[in-house]
Amino acid sequence: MSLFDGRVRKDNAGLFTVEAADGALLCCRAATRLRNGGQGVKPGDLVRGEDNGDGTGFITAVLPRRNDFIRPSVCNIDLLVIAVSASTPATPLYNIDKQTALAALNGADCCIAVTKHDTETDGAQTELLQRVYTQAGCEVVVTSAATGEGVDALRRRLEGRVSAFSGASGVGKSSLMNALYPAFSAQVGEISGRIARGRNTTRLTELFKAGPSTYVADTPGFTMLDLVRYDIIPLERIHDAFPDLRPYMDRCRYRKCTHTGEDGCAVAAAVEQGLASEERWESFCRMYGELKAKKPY
Ligand SMILES: Nc1nc2c(ncn2[C@@H]2O[C@H](COP(=O)(O)OP(=O)(O)OP(=O)(O)O)[C@@H](O)[C@H]2O)c(=O)[nH]1
Ligand SMILES: [Zn+2]
Repeated sequence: MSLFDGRVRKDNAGLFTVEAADGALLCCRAATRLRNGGQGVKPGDLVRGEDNGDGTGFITAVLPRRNDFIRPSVCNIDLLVIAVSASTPATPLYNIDKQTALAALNGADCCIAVTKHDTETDGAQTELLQRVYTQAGCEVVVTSAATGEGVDALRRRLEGRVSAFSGASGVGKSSLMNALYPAFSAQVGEISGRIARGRNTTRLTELFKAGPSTYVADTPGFTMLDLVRYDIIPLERIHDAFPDLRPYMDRCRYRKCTHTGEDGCAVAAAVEQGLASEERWESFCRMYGELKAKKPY
């Protein structure tokens, strides 16, 4: 028996597929104390354990997580790719900003993947998204799964990172994933087959391996709605949810400025001067209002 360090690729009802540092896939159970007393084990986790030498192993430790998404159950995400259609269905900027907020609070970078560029007639939506989100510090890549535009550029952005995709239903996430990684569906099936026990046919979150250190979380159901519903932003942390506006918030005239329209607000001044975008500030104000109105549990 030897020891291994690895990354959890999939959780199939307590039977984990772990990619060991040498690239081998191990089918592992986890120590009961990790599952019950601890934080659990989930896709994205970096773990240590014992390799039984027969393709199976036993997870004995979970390394601290840099972030942890509740639903889908995935952690240690470097990059959240937010898919937004250039045409239909239209995504309100506020919905995008809820997602960038969650990424920021989780210490993950954000990339706006504009989808279906081939169907856009006037270019206005793409221009808006590029302007607002480049200024907000996000990466923006304009793509079309139909023509292949931007697919190589996006693939390069994903290289060497662990990414998850989100976006409203129908914006083209699956089409984009397939354009990025044609081997995607095949590999998902391969891992599932290895540990399938014939009982549960539901597709579960798993990390697709797209390169030596490139992973993409295949997260059925990782839609915008899930992000918004399951990960709750506390009002005290809203400032950190808008990293582009954050630097101005310490420069307001009043220390208790909420940055939602008071006199002497440095955020308002930054927007006025074109240093920050009005759209992002509007989202901040709206989110502030909604969180403030929320009843404590
Ligand atoms: N013209 C065009 N159509 C696209 C493109 N990408 C996706 N579509 C179409 O848009 C529809 C939705 O695409 P999907 O890839 O299934 O979208 P999705 O975001 O995965 O949707 P859910 O599975 O519901 O979350 C399909 O009819 C696709 O054919 C594109 O780049 N150009
Ligand atoms: Zn202010």
